[in-house]
Amino acid sequence: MKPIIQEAYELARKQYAAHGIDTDAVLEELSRIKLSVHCWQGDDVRGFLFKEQELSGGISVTGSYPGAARTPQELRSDLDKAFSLIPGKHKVNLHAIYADTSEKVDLDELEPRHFQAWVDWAAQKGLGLDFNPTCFSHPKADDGFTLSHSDPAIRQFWIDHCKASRRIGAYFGESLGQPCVTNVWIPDGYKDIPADRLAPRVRLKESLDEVFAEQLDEAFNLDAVESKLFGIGSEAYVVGSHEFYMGYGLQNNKLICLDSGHFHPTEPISNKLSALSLFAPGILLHVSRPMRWDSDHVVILDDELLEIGRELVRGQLLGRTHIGLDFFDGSINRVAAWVIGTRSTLKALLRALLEPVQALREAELSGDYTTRLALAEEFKSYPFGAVWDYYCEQNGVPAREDWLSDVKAYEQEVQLPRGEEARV
Ligand code: RNT
Ligand code: ZN
Repeated sequence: MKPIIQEAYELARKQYAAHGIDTDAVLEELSRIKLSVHCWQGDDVRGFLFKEQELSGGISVTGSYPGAARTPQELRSDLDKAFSLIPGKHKVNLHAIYADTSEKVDLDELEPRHFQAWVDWAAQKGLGLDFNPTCFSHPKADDGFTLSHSDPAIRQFWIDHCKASRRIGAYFGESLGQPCVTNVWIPDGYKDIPADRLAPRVRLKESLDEVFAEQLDEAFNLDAVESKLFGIGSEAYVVGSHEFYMGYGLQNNKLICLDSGHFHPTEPISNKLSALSLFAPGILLHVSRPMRWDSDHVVILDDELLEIGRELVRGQLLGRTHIGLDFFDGSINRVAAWVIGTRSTLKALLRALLEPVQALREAELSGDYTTRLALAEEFKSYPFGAVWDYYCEQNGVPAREDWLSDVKAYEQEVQLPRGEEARV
């Protein structure tokens, strides 16, 4: 521990203690929070199963920064580097297209064994795994429909893929001794105004019922469903809308996934958590950063991220909320993107844990909104950075921007020599 970091922490500890905030206990609590780090930032959502396939589903990665991972080994190496710069023990969120296998296998035929190398790696590193069926970037999703497709044969293919995915999730959970969240997101929707909004939703509901028919142990696999407002090519209508999945999730005991980029630009997900928490068995978050649309920019410590942290802490939702990250930026170093987004999310949680919640609540209840505002505002300049730096060093990772030189060296030695040739 650098003396200056230790000293700054001691001073900060006293300042927070004056408000009854125990920084040591806060750091203990922070260390128990696992973030689910999405693998797909590492290679622009390409995966390894269908290398020739373009990214589809109405999502898009922009930028051509060199050094993207081309193989499962490279992706794991990049993740190892990122995790060496992020305090705490976390999870990795895989998509089905990231299977690590030399077999030519289609999505409906995937089995746990195609992910064994991921499980072995996660076990060795003490990481958890989460999972997602990949209902896009595949010829059978070319017309933009999957589980709600009007052709029963295509629908069945995607049902089988989702069933296979849940079994893989359960295998992850059983192997690693912690539940895997298997999250279903589909792109289905119309570019222009539909003649029939109901029929695709009826089909989606029936497909989901079939997908979830097999009972799996919740100690190993937890199902989640993710809604969306619109995508590229589904601007007018998305089958799996928020209301659809709210209804489906509540009726069927599924986790409801809220992605911060999947609502109107002025409709933050932070304001939904308390309401949903009263009715939903649990929540999955896809923490993202929309800019004018669902652009999936790297998460930064902005007002909405801070507000999400506050809602989770103040509503005591950390125990039943699964916090996943979901962004993909191909215009900067991809390892740095993970480090920035994950560290920022942890900082937002730390900030929330270091706020004088009790005093703010009392001010509010007594109608003293002056105190509420003044205290909240003054606390923004309390020395949370000193606590964060201490936490980083305590966990053996670089404090402040010191991690950047590590990534720069890794980029020179490992990422840049990869070149582009093997990517397609
Ligand atoms: C798409 C959804 C979905 C994807 C990933 C790749 O809008 O947010 O979660 O980003 O599954
Ligand atoms: Zn998402």
